[in-house]
Amino acid sequence: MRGDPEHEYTRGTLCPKVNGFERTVHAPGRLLHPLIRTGPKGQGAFRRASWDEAVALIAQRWQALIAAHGRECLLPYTYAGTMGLIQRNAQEPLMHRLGASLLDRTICTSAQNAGWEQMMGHTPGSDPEEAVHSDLLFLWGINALATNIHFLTQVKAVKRNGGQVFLIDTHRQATAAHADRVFLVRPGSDGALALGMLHLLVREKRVDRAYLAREALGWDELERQVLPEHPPERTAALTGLSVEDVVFLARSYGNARAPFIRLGGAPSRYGNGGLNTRALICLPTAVGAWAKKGGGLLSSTNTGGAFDLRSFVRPDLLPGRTRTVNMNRLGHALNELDGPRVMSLFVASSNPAAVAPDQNAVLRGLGREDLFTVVHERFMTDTALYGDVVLPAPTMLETADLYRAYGHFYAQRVRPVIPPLGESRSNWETIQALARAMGLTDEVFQLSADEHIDLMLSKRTPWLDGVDLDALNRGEAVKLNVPRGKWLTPSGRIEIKNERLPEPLPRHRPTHADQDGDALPLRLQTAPALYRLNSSFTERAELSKKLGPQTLRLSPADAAVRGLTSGQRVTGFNAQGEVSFVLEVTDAIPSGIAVAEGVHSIQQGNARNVNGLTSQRLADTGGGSTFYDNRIDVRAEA
Ligand SMILES: Nc1nc2c(c(=O)[nH]1)N[C@H]1C(S)=C(S)[C@@H](COP(=O)(O)OP(=O)(O)OC[C@H]3O[C@@H](n4cnc5c(=O)[nH]c(N)nc54)[C@H](O)[C@@H]3O)O[C@H]1N2
Ligand SMILES: Nc1nc2c(c(=O)[nH]1)N[C@H]1C(S)=C(S)[C@@H](COP(=O)(O)OP(=O)(O)OC[C@H]3O[C@@H](n4cnc5c(=O)[nH]c(N)nc54)[C@H](O)[C@@H]3O)O[C@H]1N2
Ligand SMILES: [Mo]
Repeated sequence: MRGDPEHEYTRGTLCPKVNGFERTVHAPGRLLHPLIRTGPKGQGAFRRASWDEAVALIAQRWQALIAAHGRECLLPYTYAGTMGLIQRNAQEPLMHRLGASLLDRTICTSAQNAGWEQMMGHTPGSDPEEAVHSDLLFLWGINALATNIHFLTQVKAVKRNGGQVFLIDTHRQATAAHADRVFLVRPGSDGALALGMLHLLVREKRVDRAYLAREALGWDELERQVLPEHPPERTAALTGLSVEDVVFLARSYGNARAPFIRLGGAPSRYGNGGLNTRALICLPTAVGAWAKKGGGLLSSTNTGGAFDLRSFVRPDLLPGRTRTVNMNRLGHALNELDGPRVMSLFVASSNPAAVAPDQNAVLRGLGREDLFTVVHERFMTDTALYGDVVLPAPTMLETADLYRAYGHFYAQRVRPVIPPLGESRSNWETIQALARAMGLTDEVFQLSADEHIDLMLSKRTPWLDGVDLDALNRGEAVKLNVPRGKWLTPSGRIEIKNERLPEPLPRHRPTHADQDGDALPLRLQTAPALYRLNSSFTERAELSKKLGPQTLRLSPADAAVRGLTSGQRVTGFNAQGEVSFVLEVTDAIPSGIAVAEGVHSIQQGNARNVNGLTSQRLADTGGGSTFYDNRIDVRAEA
């Protein structure tokens, strides 16, 4: 497996995980045939079964459970294992047809997406390819070296062109080495920093009033009602930066010709995540950076409008009003939700036992003897261990799909490179088999993945105007026609003020950890690791070795007051639970913060991973997760 040097954006670079992906495809642990549980849940005792037997068992159990408890007792749980439009959404038509509970897929950057949409509507973010023309690039809450490796090319180009790169994070992470300046803020205080910078931009007459009058709604109210509360002294107090740094950041931003902000998901993974996002979007708006070559802001490349999925996901098949379950609250859904109780869980492309917050609650729920759990997986994950039936899934090289990209605006259609290994079946073929076994004959279940892709591509959207569909169909990466030039909001302007919201203006609000008080003194950060993709890639021993053991990093001061030293085992604890780590003491971490990178497996020597310490509380909007907004304390292990 190697990168495609012809790809306009990625230029042949692969991340360390996808490099050597053939070792994932052929990993010794690949699941190659269906399994049926023979021992207690979570213990991994299974017997081999045929697809016919497994599918018949699932259909029979679902029919019986639905008859006894009602259709909503069935809950799908799916997320990012595959990001292809077909395989990622494969369960949708079946679950809609059965009237199962709906899953709100909120675990990633929902609060950020909602915050964006509240101001920007369906307007796409700035093009990452344009960032090279910026003279001041902000890496804001993003560890690009680990999670966005292709954007580092832009970072390097900006520096080569004489521009500057600033990093804003809570601690010195790996990408800091690529930045000219690093600014460390208190967790979840990014919105306060943005408002403080806006206060200074006003004071120093750096605001583009003509642009704001023409392009935005509500600037005057923000300026009068909110910004006076954010002078540099208060900004310094809220963010932990010095007054000089706040002033320096605002001046640098205001003086830049075309500042570009590459915004990571981090500032949105807090109780105030949506508001943080909206405050940040005010920065390029206030100086008119959107209109400048190389200026703007990119959080996610929201290409949702590019392909019309309705003929595939079929929301019209829903039999009527159906409840929605927020995936961040799986622990609650499995243990407490009633009317009806969740009696069957269908997991595909996700590993909730490891990645969902409040791991103790999730594992307790998965352990319920009366819960019938089906897991469709490539490997025996922490979740698959709890399956009553485990079905084998292929890797991305073994399936047909249509991909939008995560960090740029190219799309690509792929056909299988090799046939599925063993008896593994793609998500879509699995759903087709289940639909057949349930006696469903709707046409949507008869079409192949490729036929559905053809159907999708026959529905013209503005994003496909002028796009070379033949090249797309040949498998080339083609750039989508990104709608530019107007704001795709209800008012046609950037809605700094949005009266449809409980908080019409972006404001500073405290995080959950702020509100919790400081009985537990450390704020826990649980960011992605370079050698994992969420919980994926545990099958690659060479990557697990580089990742090392489950580690908690503390500042020298926080270690010293607890009498702790590097290398010893410690327990992090809070109301959610207790998790064991190897301690690393480093001055990369400011005091008051504890950092654990990577979602480890409970099968690799950890009773619990970092999600034993995260909570099911939601962000202020979008039902978003709050993975970084938790307090803990740490003690030595005996
Ligand atoms: N190698 C690797 N790559 C990945 C992933 C992975 O697990 N591993 N996961 C993928 C997925 S699903 C996603 S969503 C993306 C996420 O990718 P990113 O958006 O880069 O990651 P974040 O989770 O947002 O965290 C990035 C940084 O923000 C910092 N941070 C935490 N809190 C704050 C804060 O309050 N303010 C500021 N300014 N910084 C803060 C963290 O310390 C961390 O260094 O990455 C994707 N890529
Ligand atoms: N503490 C903490 N927790 C986090 C995060 C964090 O930063 N900190 N990040 C959160 C974020 S941003 C996200 S997006 C979530 C992601 O959470 P998940 O979506 O659960 O992602 P993964 O852990 O990669 O698990 C995906 C699973 O899908 C399987 N898979 C891959 N391809 C296929 C396929 O074609 N079919 C099937 N059936 N299975 C397949 C893989 O083997 C893998 O086990 O995790 C969240 N959890
Ligand atoms: Mo994510």
